[in-house]
Amino acid sequence: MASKYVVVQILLTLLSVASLSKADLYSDYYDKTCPELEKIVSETVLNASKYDPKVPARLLRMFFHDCFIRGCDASILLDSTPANKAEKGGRPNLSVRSFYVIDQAKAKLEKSCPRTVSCADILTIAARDVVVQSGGPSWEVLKGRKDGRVSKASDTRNLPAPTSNVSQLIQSFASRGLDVKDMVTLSGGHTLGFSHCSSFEARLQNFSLLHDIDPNLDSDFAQDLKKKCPATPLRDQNAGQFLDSTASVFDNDYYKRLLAGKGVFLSDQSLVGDYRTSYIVDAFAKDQSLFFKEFTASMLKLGNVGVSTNGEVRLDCRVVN
Ligand code: HEM
Ligand SMILES: *[C@@H]1O[C@H](CO)[C@@H](O)[C@H](O)[C@H]1NC(C)=O
Ligand SMILES: *[C@@H]1O[C@H](CO)[C@@H](O)[C@H](O)[C@H]1NC(C)=O
Ligand SMILES: *[C@@H]1O[C@H](CO)[C@@H](O)[C@H](O)[C@H]1NC(C)=O
Ligand SMILES: CC(=O)N[C@H]1CO[C@H](CO)[C@@H](O)[C@@H]1O
Repeated sequence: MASKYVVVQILLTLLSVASLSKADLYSDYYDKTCPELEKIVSETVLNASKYDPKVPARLLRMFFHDCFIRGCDASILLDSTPANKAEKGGRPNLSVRSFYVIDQAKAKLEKSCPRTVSCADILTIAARDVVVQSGGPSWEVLKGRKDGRVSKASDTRNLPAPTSNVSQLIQSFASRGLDVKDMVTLSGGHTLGFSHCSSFEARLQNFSLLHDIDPNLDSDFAQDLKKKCPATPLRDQNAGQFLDSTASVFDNDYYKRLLAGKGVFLSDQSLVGDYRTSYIVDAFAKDQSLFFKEFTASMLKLGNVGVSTNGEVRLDCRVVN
């Protein structure tokens, strides 16, 4: 009797897991309808990165923000209208840029296979391409997402903050079906790119009652950051810090730097000090191929978050049809 109950429980769990992974995505989704898709996106992204080396980091972050708000539905690509302030207008948008790259890819795709490829799928492919182009792992992107019709600046409040602690980060990822390992692994996206001072300067001055500077920050590195981010109103708007010493190379240096107290955000550095996450940081710092393998798996999971097949295929990624 008891064992029968257990079997039923297991079946129910499997069923609910299956129905949670709702939308069906496929690696060959556009093989018949748009065979040149992946080639067009990767050429566009490569070309754009050649003109502007900031493009890879920006597209990777764009994908993360898209998937975390209303699922991977290209809601981040919609422009604000007089009646609606879109996600782009939300506070964390400051460094989410390079939307034109997705526009370029979309324009080419509308020529070779009109009304076929969703903006959400283009962004997902581009996020994989920038990782590959920066020296990271490659994987088959699953496709078949539809584009959403809603984008609200106020939703960006639900993104994790650079001041989040481990409990808050775990909670933020868990609410999107991503576990602790996914969280630590995807934070490795900070192997690419740059941050403005505003995202970490609270660690440099008046940090807490006991410590003027965040005690988890390496002291030389802290002085370095203070020099780059002088606390004056005349500071350069673009001042900031690269997230990793090899900020255009996708590698495991981010984790090595965390172990050395050189994580730029409090959220990064906190991964070292918590038993739920520190062993994963250690493992990735030692073994880049393990990090690559897990990153691939977690990016596939991220690409499944809140995926909808009810939306539309936008003709212009910036406006709903
Ligand atoms: C774990 C929670 C996360 C937090 C709190 C966080 C926060 C931030 C912040 C505050 C910035 C800098 C913004 C600025 O001041 O310019 C940033 C940059 C960046 N983030 Fe994250 N992030 C997180 C997770 C991720 C994930 C999962 C990815 C991708 C897999 C990612 C990719 C990036 C990239 C590539 C940049 C650099 C952007 C550029 O150079 O323009 N982040 N992140
Ligand atoms: C390459 O990128 C530049 C800069 O964005 C753009 O002007 C040009 O049209 C692009 N060329 C192709 C073939 O995409
Ligand atoms: C994390 O931050 C939240 C909100 O500030 C706080 O309530 C909680 O106690 C913190 N958790 C840890 C483990 O520091
Ligand atoms: C540091 O914080 C204290 C208490 O919140 C405040 O009175 C003081 O003005 C702050 N100092 C600086 C330099 O921001
Ligand atoms: C491109 C864009 O929408 N930028 C906005 C980012 O957010 C700030 C503050 O909310 C706005 O002032 C910008 O216009």
